[in-house]
Amino acid sequence: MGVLRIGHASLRVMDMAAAVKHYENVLGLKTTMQDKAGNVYLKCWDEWDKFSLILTPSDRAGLNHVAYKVQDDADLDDLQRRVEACGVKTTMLPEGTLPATGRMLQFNLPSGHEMRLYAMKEYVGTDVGTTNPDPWPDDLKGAGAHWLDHLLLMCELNPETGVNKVAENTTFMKEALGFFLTEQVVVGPGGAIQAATWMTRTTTPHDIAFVGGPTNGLHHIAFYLDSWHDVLKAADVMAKKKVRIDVAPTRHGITRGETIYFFDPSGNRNETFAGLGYLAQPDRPVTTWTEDQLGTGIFYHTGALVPSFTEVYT
Ligand code: M3P
Ligand code: FE
Repeated sequence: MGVLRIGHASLRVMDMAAAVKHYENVLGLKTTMQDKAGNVYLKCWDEWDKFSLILTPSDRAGLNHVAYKVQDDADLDDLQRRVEACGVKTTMLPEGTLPATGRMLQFNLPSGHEMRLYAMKEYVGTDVGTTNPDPWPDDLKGAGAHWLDHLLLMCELNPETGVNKVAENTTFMKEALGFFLTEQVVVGPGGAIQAATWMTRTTTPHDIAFVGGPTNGLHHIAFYLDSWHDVLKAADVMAKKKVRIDVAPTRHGITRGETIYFFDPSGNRNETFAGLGYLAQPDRPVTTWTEDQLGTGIFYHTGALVPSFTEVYT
């Protein structure tokens, strides 16, 4: 069966206490575990595995790795062969490398971002359980995010040298991991340069996205909310808690998502993302955004790009 969904992101933070407060009180995650090295593990109320976010103490912000969950342990051996057949070196990290997590297949995407695949993580259940569950739990905090939805990686793109890590990652994700393309941005003469892609393994418009830029990095991790009204309330929470908002509530043309972008105290960009957009199916025709409509694709209402949004990342 292969890759199921995004499993967790491991982020570097400079002030652990401030970061935990942010992810708990603004987004509504709960801390489920801490380890001796000072790493903190958190999950959203609607997730059933032990954690979807790892915060690691550091002197700079950014992404350590992103992990996707596969269905069966044997998928890891299968995918190891497929990843290596694409010319990418892998390491099988033994069970217990991360607490409460089985063995992990570790490799770098063509862009250099570290990715891991795992089949087992300790099951702890959602906050509403599985027997006659309420639609939401009583003790929601902040935005009350349901789950980690996707992340967006900035990938080196330089038309002068011909380096295009967006295109390389997109081919790799398709061939090695069986993701399919839902949307893309094409630029340059004749739209020959694939400058951004949105890809999925599930039925949502994206489980990962790649956008071209001068250097590799993390653009954002996104958490799922139910509705536009929840996006509005999330922005209210951010205003109350003096969170640095990058882009106030609006809609993406790409994915049709309803969104807010904001920063955690270390400067890692977060997104709260609502709306299923559309039912993503492998045979759905790929949506293409052209260079002249790029602003509309990203911010549908104004059609205007926000410099901080495209230029600042960790
Ligand atoms: C999203 C999304 C950029 C576009 C971002 C789009 C960084 O975050 O969830 O569809 O150009
Ligand atoms: Fe996003």
